[in-house]
Amino acid sequence: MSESTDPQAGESPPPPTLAQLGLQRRTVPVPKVPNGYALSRVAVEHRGAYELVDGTGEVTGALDAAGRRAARSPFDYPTVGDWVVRSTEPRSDRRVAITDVLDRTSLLCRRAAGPRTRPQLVAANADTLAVVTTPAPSGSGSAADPAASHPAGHRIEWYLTAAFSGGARPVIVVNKIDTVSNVEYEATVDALRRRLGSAAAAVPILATSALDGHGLDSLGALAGDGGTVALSGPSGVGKSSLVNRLAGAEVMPVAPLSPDGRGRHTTVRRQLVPVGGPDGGTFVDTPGLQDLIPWSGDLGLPAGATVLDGLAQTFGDVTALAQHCRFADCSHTVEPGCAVIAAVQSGELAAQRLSTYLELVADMAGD
Ligand SMILES: Nc1nc2c(ncn2[C@@H]2O[C@H](COP(=O)(O)OP(=O)(O)OP(=O)(O)O)[C@@H](O)[C@H]2O)c(=O)[nH]1
Ligand SMILES: [Mg+2]
Ligand SMILES: [Zn+2]
Repeated sequence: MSESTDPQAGESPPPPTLAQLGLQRRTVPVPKVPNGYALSRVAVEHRGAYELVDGTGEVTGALDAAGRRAARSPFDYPTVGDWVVRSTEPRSDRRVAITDVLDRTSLLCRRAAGPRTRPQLVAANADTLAVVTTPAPSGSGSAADPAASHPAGHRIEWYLTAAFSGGARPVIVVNKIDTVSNVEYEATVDALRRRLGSAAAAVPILATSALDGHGLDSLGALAGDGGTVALSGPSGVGKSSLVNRLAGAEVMPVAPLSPDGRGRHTTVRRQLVPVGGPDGGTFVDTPGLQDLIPWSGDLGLPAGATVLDGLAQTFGDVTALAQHCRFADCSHTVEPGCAVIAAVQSGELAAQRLSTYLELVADMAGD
């Protein structure tokens, strides 16, 4: 549309409605909000303050004194993607007061980096976790398993387990498909499917290009009808580029890879980005992570998904075999009568599935 016929030209788009932000999708009850208060969604988390979005625009909020006193663990504080109740009028510090965090329908949570075992909440209320990766560039990896030696290929099970454990549906997004031939793309997908074993059937794989727009409709459709899609994956795979394309604006900074082909950790904070449009929907962009070690403690979700459910979904082949081990607490490493080791020896289970499983379990235990 030309500028002369578009009265909106040059103006920023209207703020998203609560429906576009996904309120009507909530599967847990929304409390009645008293006069003087409103529902908002957390877009960005700062130390002690939160950028909130709702039908009126953006405001900065802080958890009120009662909420701070009652908070017992990191799970009691708002995080990106949360729905909160907040005062409509600012308080003395010019921030609105957040008085309640609504029950979460899902939670992506990882073991924070560092020596202390503590959770880091990545995104709340995401329906889908898009695990973004890139195809193995020609000449890298082995022909038998291009994903194995690919920087983004080797920790996908960690992300899948975090998604399943936290009640989000994982999808794998192979971005930058403009950089490879069809044959190379198919080889990447084949390798991923082989690698994922029994989980492959439950995890859709999408091909995208933030450069030429390929596959963006399919990715956008995941956030249709007010859905929330969190993007995670290593630095440089194009998460922010995808979000910008979907939002139709340069919301997130993007930077070229370093000369050795690694990402530059351009995104430094998590951010909820509404995409507008009739269906609404939101994406959560996150800083690049080499892996996302699922948090193995209680996530406090009403639906009660646990990390054991997550492991069983990512490694259904391994956990089904484990039922037949002689010892109920078999570690599948040295025990006699281990049905998992027997299945590897007979060729029924790929050795790589068991080694990946054991590596993930050790990571979650902090070994
Ligand atoms: N050829 C091609 N390049 C892309 C594509 N998507 C992103 N890029 C480029 O890849 C580089 C990294 O993109 P970003 O969007 O910053 O990657 P990111 O995953 O957000 O990285 P972090 O924020 O560091 O985690 C930039 O130079 C982008 O232009 C794509 O689909 N095709
Ligand atoms: Mg980024
Ligand atoms: Zn065993």
